[in-house]
Amino acid sequence: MKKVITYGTFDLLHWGHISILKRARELGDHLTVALSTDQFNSIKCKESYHNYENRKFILESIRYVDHVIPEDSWDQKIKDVKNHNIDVFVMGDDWKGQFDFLKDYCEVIYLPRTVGISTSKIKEDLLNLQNG
Ligand code: C2G
Repeated sequence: MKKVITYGTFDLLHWGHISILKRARELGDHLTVALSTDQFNSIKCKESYHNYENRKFILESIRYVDHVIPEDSWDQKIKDVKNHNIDVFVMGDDWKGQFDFLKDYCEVIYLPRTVGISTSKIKEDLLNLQNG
């Protein structure tokens, strides 16, 4: 079984998130998502609208996602790849090159980001709507 892993916050889930999850899943037979905890989000200087439990609940309902684990540090990726027998590590290409150290342990693939949508764009657009 070819196992794939990807990491992220996945807040205010949108079609860009679904697209990378779908493409990541299609690279193997099983997709694990390491979901940033609320504590790790503050380390990433990110404030998510949905808390970890609810973001996990949402992700687990997606047909492309087989397993969700917590991401609570920058340094857990090698351990995760080993412990979960991961064959392929996938991230959007805004991270291109950042995780090449994993090439000693698994395939590393950066997929093109979906243009035109992001959690911050959703927040900005809603704010502009409110302000008229
Ligand atoms: N993404 C995408 N297209 C978008 C928005 C996001 O392909 N329009 C991808 C990102 O490239 C990332 C994934 O969706 O691979 C999750 O995005 P975020 O939740 O913003 O994750 P991020 O904050 O980048 O966290 O250790 C890695 C970090 O946890 C990644």
